[in-house]
Amino acid sequence: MDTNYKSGFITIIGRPNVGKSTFMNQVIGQKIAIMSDKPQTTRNKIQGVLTQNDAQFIFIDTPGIHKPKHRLGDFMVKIAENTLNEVDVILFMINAEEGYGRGDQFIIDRLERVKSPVFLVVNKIDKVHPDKLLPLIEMYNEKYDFEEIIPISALQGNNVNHLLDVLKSHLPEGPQFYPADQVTDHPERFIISELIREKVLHLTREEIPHSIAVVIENIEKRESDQIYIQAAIITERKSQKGILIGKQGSMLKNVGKDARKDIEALLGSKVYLELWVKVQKDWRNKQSQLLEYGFREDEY
Ligand SMILES: Nc1nc2c(ncn2[C@@H]2O[C@H](COP(=O)(O)OP(=O)(O)OP(=O)(O)O)[C@@H](O)[C@H]2O)c(=O)[nH]1
Ligand SMILES: [Mg+2]
Repeated sequence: MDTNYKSGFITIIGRPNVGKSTFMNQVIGQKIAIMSDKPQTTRNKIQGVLTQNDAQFIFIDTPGIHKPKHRLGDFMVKIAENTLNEVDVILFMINAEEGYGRGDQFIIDRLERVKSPVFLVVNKIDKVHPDKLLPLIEMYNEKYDFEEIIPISALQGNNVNHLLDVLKSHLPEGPQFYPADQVTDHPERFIISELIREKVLHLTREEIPHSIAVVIENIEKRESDQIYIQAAIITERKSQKGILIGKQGSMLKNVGKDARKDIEALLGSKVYLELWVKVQKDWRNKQSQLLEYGFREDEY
């Protein structure tokens, strides 16, 4: 191995919906973290590994930092904040369309205590007039001593390579932690459940997207190499169950159809997906349910 090989852990933190997962998928070149226009899409920390000839970047996508309203929210914020002390570099991502708010101040207060260099990543520049960027950058500049401020569009890829170059120069010398073909620390089972949850996020509104969890109950290879997957969508109330099933099962059918496409792309084989809906009252506030659905700090 090259003696000057560089590697390190880079957390991506920020308020919900600023584009953290979109950025991670963009740099990895593969969808490993689900994305949606609903806030609080990501619920766990998810590593995305980018391996180059001379460096390995291990990005950590985190849940958006928000004011928690239940135990699941507490878990999400805690897991995001904890990454601040576990990494070599911190990316604080904001949405260029939004001004400086209380949520940003809350994050900056936490950044005051960290030792690693912090970069401000101003995302969604494709959505704003360049004239608007400068005042925004000046505003943030006054609030914290950022290592550097880098505007990007995670969706379109603008300036993302420049950001990678800058990051590389801040990575310490170190080993290649993961094999070159490994892109994430999570098992396929996790990504499959997330892809199903993403389709529910896309197809439902209001409280439904936030109130569901997806549990994979069975995965098996059947004859002719088809993969058979059974999964339960957990929801909090009977009324939500009705909406998730839809008229003559139409909603569940659409979720299944969209999820199957993504899962087939992930696994590279034909998939048969069977979904059903279960009610688990107030699960987001129950520690035992949270643990059962994989929200545990030591999980990955
Ligand atoms: N126009 C534009 N939209 C973007 C960009 N990056 C992300 N988005 C959109 O912003 C929305 C939120 O993206 P996510 O990647 O899910 O955001 P997140 O920060 O991971 O959100 P949480 O997981 O909820 O904290 C999605 O609809 C994305 O398509 C960008 O650079 N430009
Ligand atoms: Mg996310």
